[in-house]
Amino acid sequence: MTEGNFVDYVKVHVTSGKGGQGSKHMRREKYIPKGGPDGGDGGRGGHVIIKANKNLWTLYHLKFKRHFKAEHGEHGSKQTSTGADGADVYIEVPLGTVVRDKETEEILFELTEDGEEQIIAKGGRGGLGNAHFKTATNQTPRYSQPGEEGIEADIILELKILADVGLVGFPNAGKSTLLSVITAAKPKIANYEFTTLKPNLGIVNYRDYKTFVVADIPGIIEGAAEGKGIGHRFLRHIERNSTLLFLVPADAPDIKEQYDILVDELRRYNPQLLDKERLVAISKSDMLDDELKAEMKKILDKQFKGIPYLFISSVAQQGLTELKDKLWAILN
Ligand SMILES: Nc1nc2c(ncn2[C@@H]2O[C@H](COP(=O)(O)OP(=O)(O)OP(=O)(O)O)[C@@H](O)[C@H]2O)c(=O)[nH]1
Ligand SMILES: [Mg+2]
Repeated sequence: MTEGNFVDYVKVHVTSGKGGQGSKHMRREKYIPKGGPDGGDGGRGGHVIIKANKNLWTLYHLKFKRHFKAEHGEHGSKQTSTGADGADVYIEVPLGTVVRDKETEEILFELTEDGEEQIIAKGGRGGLGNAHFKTATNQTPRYSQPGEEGIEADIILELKILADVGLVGFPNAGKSTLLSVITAAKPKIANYEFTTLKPNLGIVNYRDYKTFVVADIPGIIEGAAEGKGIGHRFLRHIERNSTLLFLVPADAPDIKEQYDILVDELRRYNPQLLDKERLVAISKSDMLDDELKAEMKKILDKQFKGIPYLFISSVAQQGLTELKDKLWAILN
């Protein structure tokens, strides 16, 4: 997935179909002089339905198609025949899509299961035909109901990625590089900060066809909660991840301090992020020799007390199997 194709926020306009008009038809046949009312009901207007599809990963397909209009119901007709319902229209979205009202910003619902459907705009009911209105005192009603109007609404679709593992780190920590070596994803990698501006996803193919999904998100810096760097809006993409993998580069002046800053920024965005399982990977550790690593371990064991950490190098392919094993163990 290239960055330009990653769309996680769109506004769409939906209109459901109007119900069909009930018929006022009177039965007229050669040998039945007073046939009476035989007008059928109008059909229901089409619904606009939002449906989750596990094969979609972004809202990109909705970027250029923003109006969804369902068909009107057909009118009723003679011989009490009911008009056909208007065809429903489906808006397909990835799992993890949240639907909001554009005016109030209120969350209407969210879709998390493949195939899950929710009606966002209900089609109008069809009107009743005159056949329903025949009474003892009025044998020939010449009226029927109009169909109910459809509904128009402006809604916001917002995606919260449902990855298993979210990568959290300062810019330049090596997040995208890690994604590129443990998955088939080809994110942009460069030796400057904020190379990644939109999330990237990759699927880790693990022993015996087991898989899990990793999300690489833009770097976080101190003050992200106040909008520093590129802010923290994209942190919503790790809200649904069950595990957070913190990446701190081996050459950081103080590894534990960087970790604490990251944790603090997450807390300021949403304290519930801290309820997730965490693992710390010290990246770029090909820059350390064994002696230095051993010394760092002594210090880190004390500082991290219980918080699991390990040394990895994406470039030298070190510690990656152990990393995948640990992630898998946490995820299961
Ligand atoms: N020596 C060494 N360098 C690495 C390693 N992993 C990444 N790098 C380098 O670190 C720099 C930043 O890597 P990225 O993967 O783009 O870092 P990032 O965390 O995605 O950065 P942002 O997208 O800006 O947040 C690049 O120059 C990489 O080549 C590693 O294991 N060892
Ligand atoms: Mg990156």
